[in-house]
Amino acid sequence: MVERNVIEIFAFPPSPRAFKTLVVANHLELDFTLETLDPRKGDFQKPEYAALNPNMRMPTLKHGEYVLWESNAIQQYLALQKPENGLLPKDDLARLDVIRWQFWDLAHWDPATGGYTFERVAKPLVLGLEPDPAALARGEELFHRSARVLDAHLRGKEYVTGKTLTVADFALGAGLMHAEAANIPVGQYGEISRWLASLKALPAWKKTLALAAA
Ligand SMILES: N[C@@H](CCC(=O)N[C@@H](CS)C(=O)NCC(=O)O)C(=O)O
Repeated sequence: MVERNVIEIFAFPPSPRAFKTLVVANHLELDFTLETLDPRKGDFQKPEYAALNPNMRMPTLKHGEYVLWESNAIQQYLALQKPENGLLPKDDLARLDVIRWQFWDLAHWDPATGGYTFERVAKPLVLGLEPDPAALARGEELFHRSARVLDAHLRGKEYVTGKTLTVADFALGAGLMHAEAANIPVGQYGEISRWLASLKALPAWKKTLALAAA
Protein backbone atom coordinates (compact mmCIF):
# COMPACT_ATOMS: atom_id res chain seq x y z
CA MET A 1 0.00 0.00 0.00
CA VAL A 2 1.60 3.26 -1.16
CA GLU A 3 1.57 6.16 1.31
CA ARG A 4 -0.67 9.05 0.22
CA ASN A 5 2.21 11.48 -0.04
CA VAL A 6 4.47 9.29 -2.16
CA ILE A 7 4.60 10.12 -5.85
CA GLU A 8 3.81 7.16 -8.12
CA ILE A 9 5.13 7.11 -11.68
CA PHE A 10 3.51 4.60 -14.02
CA ALA A 11 5.96 3.93 -16.81
CA PHE A 12 7.72 1.48 -19.11
CA PRO A 13 11.32 2.49 -18.23
CA PRO A 14 13.00 1.69 -21.60
CA SER A 15 10.85 4.35 -23.30
CA PRO A 16 12.30 7.86 -23.73
CA ARG A 17 8.98 9.34 -22.51
CA ALA A 18 9.34 7.37 -19.29
CA PHE A 19 13.02 8.29 -19.05
CA LYS A 20 12.20 12.01 -19.19
CA THR A 21 10.20 11.78 -16.01
CA LEU A 22 12.25 9.19 -14.12
CA VAL A 23 15.53 11.03 -14.72
CA VAL A 24 14.05 14.23 -13.25
CA ALA A 25 12.71 12.36 -10.21
CA ASN A 26 16.13 10.73 -9.74
CA HIS A 27 18.03 13.97 -10.25
CA LEU A 28 15.92 15.66 -7.58
CA GLU A 29 16.24 12.59 -5.33
CA LEU A 30 12.48 12.59 -4.86
CA ASP A 31 10.77 9.90 -2.90
CA PHE A 32 8.76 8.08 -5.58
CA THR A 33 7.64 4.63 -6.53
CA LEU A 34 7.92 3.29 -10.06
CA GLU A 35 4.86 1.31 -11.14
CA THR A 36 6.25 -0.59 -14.09
CA LEU A 37 3.95 -1.06 -17.08
CA ASP A 38 4.78 -3.53 -19.82
CA PRO A 39 3.20 -3.03 -23.27
CA ARG A 40 3.82 -6.73 -24.04
CA LYS A 41 1.42 -7.62 -21.23
CA GLY A 42 -1.26 -5.16 -22.37
CA ASP A 43 -0.75 -3.07 -19.21
CA PHE A 44 -1.66 0.22 -20.95
CA GLN A 45 -5.11 -1.14 -21.83
CA LYS A 46 -5.97 -2.50 -18.39
CA PRO A 47 -9.11 -0.78 -17.04
CA GLU A 48 -7.44 0.40 -13.81
CA TYR A 49 -4.70 2.12 -15.83
CA ALA A 50 -7.09 3.49 -18.49
CA ALA A 51 -9.03 5.09 -15.63
CA LEU A 52 -5.89 7.09 -14.77
CA ASN A 53 -4.85 7.84 -18.33
CA PRO A 54 -7.61 7.63 -20.96
CA ASN A 55 -4.97 7.82 -23.72
CA MET A 56 -3.81 4.36 -22.61
CA ARG A 57 -0.25 5.61 -23.09
CA MET A 58 2.44 6.19 -20.55
CA PRO A 59 3.85 7.83 -18.46
CA THR A 60 1.34 8.90 -15.81
CA LEU A 61 1.99 10.46 -12.42
CA LYS A 62 -0.24 9.98 -9.37
CA HIS A 63 0.33 11.91 -6.18
CA GLY A 64 -2.43 11.26 -3.71
CA GLU A 65 -5.62 12.09 -5.61
CA TYR A 66 -3.76 14.17 -8.18
CA VAL A 67 -3.21 12.51 -11.57
CA LEU A 68 -1.14 13.97 -14.42
CA TRP A 69 -0.21 12.60 -17.84
CA GLU A 70 2.07 13.99 -20.62
CA SER A 71 5.74 13.49 -19.85
CA ASN A 72 6.82 17.11 -20.14
CA ALA A 73 4.04 18.28 -17.80
CA ILE A 74 5.07 15.56 -15.36
CA GLN A 75 8.64 16.89 -15.51
CA GLN A 76 7.35 20.30 -14.44
CA TYR A 77 5.31 18.84 -11.60
CA LEU A 78 8.37 16.97 -10.33
CA ALA A 79 10.53 20.10 -10.59
CA LEU A 80 7.96 22.01 -8.51
CA GLN A 81 8.50 19.57 -5.64
CA LYS A 82 11.99 21.08 -5.17
CA PRO A 83 11.78 24.55 -6.73
CA GLU A 84 15.12 25.62 -5.22
CA ASN A 85 16.80 23.21 -7.63
CA GLY A 86 16.10 25.53 -10.58
CA LEU A 87 15.03 22.79 -13.02
CA LEU A 88 11.99 25.00 -13.68
CA PRO A 89 13.10 28.63 -13.23
CA LYS A 90 10.99 30.99 -11.13
CA ASP A 91 11.66 33.96 -13.39
CA ASP A 92 8.83 34.17 -15.97
CA LEU A 93 10.94 34.69 -19.08
CA ALA A 94 13.52 32.07 -18.08
CA ARG A 95 10.68 29.61 -17.41
CA LEU A 96 9.05 30.38 -20.77
CA ASP A 97 12.31 29.57 -22.51
CA VAL A 98 12.34 26.16 -20.80
CA ILE A 99 8.71 25.60 -21.77
CA ARG A 100 9.44 26.71 -25.34
CA TRP A 101 12.04 23.94 -25.67
CA GLN A 102 9.70 21.39 -24.08
CA PHE A 103 7.09 22.33 -26.73
CA TRP A 104 9.74 22.11 -29.45
CA ASP A 105 10.58 18.68 -28.13
CA LEU A 106 7.00 17.46 -28.50
CA ALA A 107 6.52 19.07 -31.90
CA HIS A 108 9.86 18.25 -33.54
CA TRP A 109 12.56 16.47 -31.52
CA ASP A 110 10.50 13.65 -30.03
CA PRO A 111 9.16 12.58 -33.47
CA ALA A 112 12.63 13.01 -35.01
CA THR A 113 14.48 10.86 -32.46
CA GLY A 114 11.48 8.63 -31.73
CA GLY A 115 11.38 7.40 -35.33
CA TYR A 116 14.84 5.89 -35.02
CA THR A 117 14.17 4.48 -31.56
CA PHE A 118 10.88 2.90 -32.59
CA GLU A 119 12.27 1.35 -35.76
CA ARG A 120 15.65 0.20 -34.45
CA VAL A 121 15.01 -0.53 -30.75
CA ALA A 122 11.30 -0.91 -29.94
CA LYS A 123 10.39 -2.91 -33.06
CA PRO A 124 13.18 -5.52 -32.96
CA LEU A 125 13.66 -5.76 -29.19
CA VAL A 126 10.16 -5.22 -27.76
CA LEU A 127 7.67 -5.94 -30.53
CA GLY A 128 9.61 -8.57 -32.51
CA LEU A 129 9.15 -6.68 -35.80
CA GLU A 130 11.51 -5.67 -38.60
CA PRO A 131 12.45 -1.97 -39.06
CA ASP A 132 10.69 -0.23 -41.95
CA PRO A 133 13.26 1.40 -44.31
CA ALA A 134 10.74 4.02 -45.50
CA ALA A 135 10.00 5.10 -41.92
CA LEU A 136 13.75 5.29 -41.21
CA ALA A 137 14.28 7.49 -44.27
CA ARG A 138 11.50 9.84 -43.11
CA GLY A 139 13.00 9.85 -39.59
CA GLU A 140 16.42 10.72 -40.94
CA GLU A 141 15.10 13.77 -42.74
CA LEU A 142 13.23 14.93 -39.64
CA PHE A 143 16.24 14.32 -37.42
CA HIS A 144 18.73 16.35 -39.46
CA ARG A 145 16.31 19.24 -39.82
CA SER A 146 15.87 19.48 -36.03
CA ALA A 147 19.44 18.53 -35.11
CA ARG A 148 20.78 21.46 -37.17
CA VAL A 149 18.58 23.81 -35.11
CA LEU A 150 19.55 22.35 -31.73
CA ASP A 151 23.25 22.13 -32.59
CA ALA A 152 23.41 25.79 -33.64
CA HIS A 153 21.42 26.83 -30.58
CA LEU A 154 23.76 25.01 -28.19
CA ARG A 155 26.83 26.86 -29.48
CA GLY A 156 28.25 28.88 -26.56
CA LYS A 157 25.75 27.41 -24.09
CA GLU A 158 26.36 24.80 -21.44
CA TYR A 159 22.73 23.70 -21.41
CA VAL A 160 19.71 24.26 -23.64
CA THR A 161 18.61 27.47 -21.97
CA GLY A 162 22.03 28.71 -20.89
CA LYS A 163 24.24 28.05 -17.89
CA THR A 164 21.70 26.12 -15.84
CA LEU A 165 20.43 22.57 -16.17
CA THR A 166 16.62 22.51 -16.57
CA VAL A 167 13.83 20.07 -17.38
CA ALA A 168 14.30 21.11 -21.05
CA ASP A 169 17.69 19.35 -21.06
CA PHE A 170 16.13 16.19 -19.72
CA ALA A 171 13.18 16.42 -22.14
CA LEU A 172 15.47 16.71 -25.16
CA GLY A 173 18.24 14.46 -23.87
CA ALA A 174 15.81 11.60 -23.28
CA GLY A 175 15.23 11.29 -27.02
CA LEU A 176 18.89 10.28 -27.31
CA MET A 177 18.94 7.70 -24.51
CA HIS A 178 19.12 4.95 -27.16
CA ALA A 179 21.29 6.94 -29.60
CA GLU A 180 23.90 4.17 -29.98
CA ALA A 181 21.46 1.26 -30.25
CA ALA A 182 19.20 3.20 -32.63
CA ASN A 183 22.21 4.45 -34.61
CA ILE A 184 21.05 8.07 -34.39
CA PRO A 185 23.67 10.16 -36.22
CA VAL A 186 24.44 12.42 -33.23
CA GLY A 187 28.18 12.24 -33.91
CA GLN A 188 27.76 14.60 -36.86
CA TYR A 189 26.72 17.34 -34.44
CA GLY A 190 29.56 18.52 -32.22
CA GLU A 191 27.51 20.74 -29.89
CA ILE A 192 24.80 18.12 -29.36
CA SER A 193 27.48 15.50 -28.67
CA ARG A 194 29.21 17.75 -26.12
CA TRP A 195 25.92 18.58 -24.36
CA LEU A 196 24.77 14.94 -24.39
CA ALA A 197 28.07 13.82 -22.83
CA SER A 198 27.48 16.23 -19.93
CA LEU A 199 23.99 14.77 -19.37
CA LYS A 200 25.29 11.20 -19.54
CA ALA A 201 27.82 12.04 -16.82
CA LEU A 202 25.05 12.93 -14.34
CA PRO A 203 24.48 10.26 -11.65
CA ALA A 204 20.72 10.49 -12.28
CA TRP A 205 21.20 9.70 -15.97
CA LYS A 206 23.17 6.55 -15.14
CA LYS A 207 20.71 5.49 -12.45
CA THR A 208 17.74 5.95 -14.81
CA LEU A 209 19.43 4.09 -17.68
CA ALA A 210 20.00 1.19 -15.29
CA LEU A 211 16.25 1.16 -14.56
CA ALA A 212 15.60 1.01 -18.31
CA ALA A 213 17.93 -1.94 -18.71
CA ALA A 214 16.54 -3.90 -15.75
N1 LIG B 1 3.08 13.01 -25.61
C1 LIG B 1 2.99 11.86 -24.74
C2 LIG B 1 3.30 10.62 -25.54
C3 LIG B 1 2.98 9.37 -24.75
C4 LIG B 1 3.24 8.14 -25.61
O1 LIG B 1 2.96 8.11 -26.82
N2 LIG B 1 3.74 7.10 -24.95
C5 LIG B 1 4.03 5.89 -25.65
C6 LIG B 1 5.29 5.31 -25.05
S1 LIG B 1 6.52 4.93 -26.13
C7 LIG B 1 2.90 4.90 -25.43
O2 LIG B 1 2.43 4.80 -24.33
N3 LIG B 1 2.51 4.17 -26.47
C8 LIG B 1 1.51 3.17 -26.36
C9 LIG B 1 0.53 3.20 -27.49
O3 LIG B 1 0.69 4.05 -28.39
O4 LIG B 1 -0.39 2.41 -27.47
C10 LIG B 1 3.98 12.03 -23.57
O5 LIG B 1 5.02 12.63 -23.82
O6 LIG B 1 3.68 11.60 -22.45
